Amino acid sequence: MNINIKNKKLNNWIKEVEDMCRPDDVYVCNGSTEEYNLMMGKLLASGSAIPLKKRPNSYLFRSDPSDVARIEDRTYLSTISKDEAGPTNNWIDPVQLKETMKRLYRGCMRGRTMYVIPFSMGPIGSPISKIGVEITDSPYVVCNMHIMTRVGSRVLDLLSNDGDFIPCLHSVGAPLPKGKKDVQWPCAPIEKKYIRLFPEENLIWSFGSGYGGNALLGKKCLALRIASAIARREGWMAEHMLILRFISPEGKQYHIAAAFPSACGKTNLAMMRPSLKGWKCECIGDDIAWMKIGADGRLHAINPENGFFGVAPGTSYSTNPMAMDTLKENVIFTNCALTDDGDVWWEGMTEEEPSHTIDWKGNDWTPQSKRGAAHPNARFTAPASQCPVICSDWENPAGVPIDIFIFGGRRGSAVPLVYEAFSWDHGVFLGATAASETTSANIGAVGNLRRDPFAMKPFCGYNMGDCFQHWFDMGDRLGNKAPRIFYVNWFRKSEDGKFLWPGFSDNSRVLKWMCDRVDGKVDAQKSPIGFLPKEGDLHLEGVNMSPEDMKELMKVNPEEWRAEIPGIEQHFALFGNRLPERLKKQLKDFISRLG
Ligand code: GTP
Ligand code: SPV
Ligand code: MN
Repeated sequence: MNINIKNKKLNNWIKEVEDMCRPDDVYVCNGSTEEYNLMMGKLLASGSAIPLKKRPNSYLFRSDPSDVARIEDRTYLSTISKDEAGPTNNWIDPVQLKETMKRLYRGCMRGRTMYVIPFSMGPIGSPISKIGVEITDSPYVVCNMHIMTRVGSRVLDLLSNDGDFIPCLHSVGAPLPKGKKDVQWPCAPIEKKYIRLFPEENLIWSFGSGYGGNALLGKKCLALRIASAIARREGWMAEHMLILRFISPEGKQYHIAAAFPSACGKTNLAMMRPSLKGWKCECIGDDIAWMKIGADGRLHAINPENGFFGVAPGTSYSTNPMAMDTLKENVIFTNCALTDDGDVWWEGMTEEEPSHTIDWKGNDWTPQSKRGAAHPNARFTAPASQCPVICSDWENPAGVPIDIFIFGGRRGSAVPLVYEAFSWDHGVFLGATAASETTSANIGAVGNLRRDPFAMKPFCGYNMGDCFQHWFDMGDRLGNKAPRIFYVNWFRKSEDGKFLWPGFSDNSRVLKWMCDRVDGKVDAQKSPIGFLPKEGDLHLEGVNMSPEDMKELMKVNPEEWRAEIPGIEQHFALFGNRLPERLKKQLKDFISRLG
């Protein structure tokens, strides 16, 4: 071991993991640039990293074709009783699973180095931050953690002799026999992949995958699954939300937090460049929000992350220029295509497709190819500080006071562009019943409509029924200082299957209407699902849309909504006696409004 660690719990844990996993070597990370370069050097030498001529200090990785996204099917909440995990989480007998996983971990790091990564979610030393230590056998994970979290010796100093941390154990599950050359992307076969959370013990075990949320354990595992369970116990919130500051031409600031499921538009909204003249948008976070009630009685949000792990396909100078500018240097790309001049490329990046690339599987690709050049869940890992519109308060430990909550998702039909909840309780109903078409951010079918309450179905570290109640409790405590709640859908389609709304920078028009509502500047029109903008209140000058399409986009068809009721009833029935009465009342009111 290269560093002398003072913390007793950490020393014991390192020893225990070393005994079980049998690495050749143990290396404790300090978070330095030299260390990053050392790791990347190893990855270059093994052929895993491909340097990009066009982007300084940037590299492309190609994953194993089986290891391209999160694996919700193989993610388990290990609570003592099944009831605590609730109906939306996988649960199997924890004793049995522990045996299975311990067997897998035994000797799994043979031939590899075991890296110990001390990291902080949130600014180091801030009272709102949480310390984790990830043990991994993947230098790719080390490099990504350097960008996505705050890694380093300062975290170890903070831990001192007896400070507490959340242990996050990760292995790619591919021991390397002596003398054998490593593969480009080591991982275990799907049936040996497991993500396992112990929310009652604040413990994380991940085996067999090297990808994103499966392997960068500070993100979905710690900052959402474990943190949401802690937050409920302690009376705060850990949500799958972007955080942005929206600034009016007069300089008034509004802080907005929006929960959309994976690959449904958080990164894009978080760093949007408004098409509305005079308005500005600044990014605070693009995926996760931790929120506490401040001394002023308002809800204050911080972004616990340090970087963006964003969806590459669809990102371009016309859709998300601020992301494109963030990606100029110091970036890790995973599963993008490689151009002949040494740059990355993905579908939607440029108006014209390159005539030839090497696709994400390492094969030749031309526009005639039947398969995509980049994987639909290809990602970039980039430092948040490189975003040109990063907010000056993005690392402020006090956070920013939230004015507006938005829920939303991907719905080809039925759901209009925007509507507002009648009340906090109605807003909780909108969040609890949110449904969205599945995306390639998870391994599994794409395009299936499913209920994804608060965009937290894959990430809630306790019984979702209790999560509903937690939202009511938070609302009760916030009273008239609670954020106003809205629902959006950027993805409604016309009959010929095209998106009706231009989206991206034009989403600023929707945000402005919300701000006008908060300021009491505009009235709204009551509909069975919520308040809709009155004609003329959504500023649409310069939007290239026919009045018919606009009508289609805003349409609320009671028949389509009545058809949602059985699905909502089934969804609610899952929670048995954990379903709050207040949600039952919301459903009853909704049914009667639909008539
Ligand atoms: P995760 O990182 O998985 O949590 O995803 P996310 O919620 O941050 O989604 P992201 O912003 O990366 O968007 C996912 C995909 O949706 C990308 O391909 C975007 O180009 C596309 N997208 C985002 N916003 C819009 C929009 O307003 N309209 C349309 N049509 N597509 C959008
Ligand atoms: C998501 O799937 O919501 C992500 C990407 O943000 S991952 O880190 O892989 O979970
Ligand atoms: Mn996400």
